[in-house]
Amino acid sequence: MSNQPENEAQRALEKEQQLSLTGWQQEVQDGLNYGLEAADSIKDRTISTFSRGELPHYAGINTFLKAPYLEDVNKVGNYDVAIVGVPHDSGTTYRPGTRFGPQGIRRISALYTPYNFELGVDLREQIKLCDVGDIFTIPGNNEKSFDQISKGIAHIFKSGAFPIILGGDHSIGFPTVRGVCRHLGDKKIGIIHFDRHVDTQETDLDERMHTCPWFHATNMKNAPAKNLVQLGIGGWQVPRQGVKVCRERATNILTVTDITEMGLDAAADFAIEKATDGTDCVWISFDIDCIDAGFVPGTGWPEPGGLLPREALYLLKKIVQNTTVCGIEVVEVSPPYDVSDMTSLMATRVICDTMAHLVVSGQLPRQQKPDYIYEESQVVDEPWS
Ligand SMILES: [Mn+2]
Repeated sequence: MSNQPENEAQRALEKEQQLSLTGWQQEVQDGLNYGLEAADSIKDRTISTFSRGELPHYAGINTFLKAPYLEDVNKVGNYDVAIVGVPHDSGTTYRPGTRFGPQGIRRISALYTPYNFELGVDLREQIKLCDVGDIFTIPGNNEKSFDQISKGIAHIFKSGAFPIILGGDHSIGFPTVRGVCRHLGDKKIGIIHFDRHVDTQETDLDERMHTCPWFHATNMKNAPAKNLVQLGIGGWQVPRQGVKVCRERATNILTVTDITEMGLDAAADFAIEKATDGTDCVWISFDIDCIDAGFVPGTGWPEPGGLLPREALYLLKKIVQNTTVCGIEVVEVSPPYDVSDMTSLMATRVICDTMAHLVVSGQLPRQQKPDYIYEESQVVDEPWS
């Protein structure tokens, strides 16, 4: 008999012991300093009068995971990770409501602790996280909103903080990637796109809607179409114009059946191989509707037959742990259509898991600014009219 723990649960019990408590202790101390010591009848003297940290989970101001709100975005480079909301749903062609996605995700994120059992990660102890609030989008005007989004994401990306975007409908996939590409110089980005829909047509209803981000993103020289991987595509909502573009540009599509037949490990390996071939980093665009509609009712274009949550989370784990990830967006959460916050909770899970996998794989905390970031801004696209 070896002394190695035999299963995941036993390894998890051991890993927890290795984690520090200094972040937690600091939070308690700050709570007592800023929120007053508790009333005399309270025996647990870590509790303050005014809630100032994680506890209780139902109290407090709703930033993501109750991370500090960074009012001065000039200081975003002091953090490992920046959460940013993009409350834009003017690109929606069926159910609107994703402008409330950032609010919905932040609200249910209050349920989570910063610690994950199986991974043995405590985000409060291991990274510096902030929430920079939302981009000022312009309702009813996609192009002006896109300009705001690209400028905001470029600012965060250039600072060295890892950007995590709370959407918003999927039209934001183009301006987020454009913001990143402005600071890539000659470097290239691979896009791994979880979705039921291809989102590759040039226009929809005469505008660049949420069915169009990858047509425009892969027109930029930093984001080649051959490095676009599309996982979970299928069903009755895939417009034929988009399919034609995928064929012409030779994007890399796997259906849900492809993924389950080849197995999750082989599917993740396929995604990694295609997205990293000749590129310097990977962008993850996670449309919550890639998961079966029964688990995510609060979304713009629900489609039955998608991935199971644990399949999607497993693919995410393999991909994040084995590539150089430069940012992630989670899109199409529409709280007005949600039930019991379950769709927002799935988005929260995707985001927290991503941060934990970045810690496990040594990508966070940032030791230095990643070398794919180019200080000077470049023009990466043609004007659109
Ligand atoms: Mn979709």
